[in-house]
Amino acid sequence: MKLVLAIVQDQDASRLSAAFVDNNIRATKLSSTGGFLRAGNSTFIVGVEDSRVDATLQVIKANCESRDEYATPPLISVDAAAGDSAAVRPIEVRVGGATVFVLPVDAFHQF
Ligand code: 2BA
Repeated sequence: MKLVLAIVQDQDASRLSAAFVDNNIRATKLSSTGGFLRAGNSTFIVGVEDSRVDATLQVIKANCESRDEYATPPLISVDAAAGDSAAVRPIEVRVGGATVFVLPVDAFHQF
């Protein structure tokens, strides 16, 4: 068994939840916050048999889009007080579609 952790943008979370249900993939959604943009995102915890990992990744890939977002000071760590002119300019970052970790599971219990 594997644990799939998928961090996705909030805009994709409802569609991905529905796709998990349609594909009989059991998942838990957590509200999370990106460390860089400090904007809300969603983290899905999915426990799946090894044989279904690829199918799960395909469902995630098919339902999560990449988007351009902007990070504006003071969210980026630039010292505006030092007079750095870059400090006042928003920077564009490409977010997603999904950041996914696949972890081994030692044991799985439901009591
Ligand atoms: P955030 O940390 O808010 O990052 C949003 C986007 O900002 C990232 O998109 C990336 O394009 C950019 N970014 C992040 N850190 C950066 C930095 N130090 N310098 C320049 N640009 C930076 P994604 O890579 O698609 O990540 C989307 C979200 O996935 C992240 O939101 C974070 O919540 C999570 N994530 C990404 N990589 C991770 C990792 N290695 N471990 C844990 N969470 C991760």
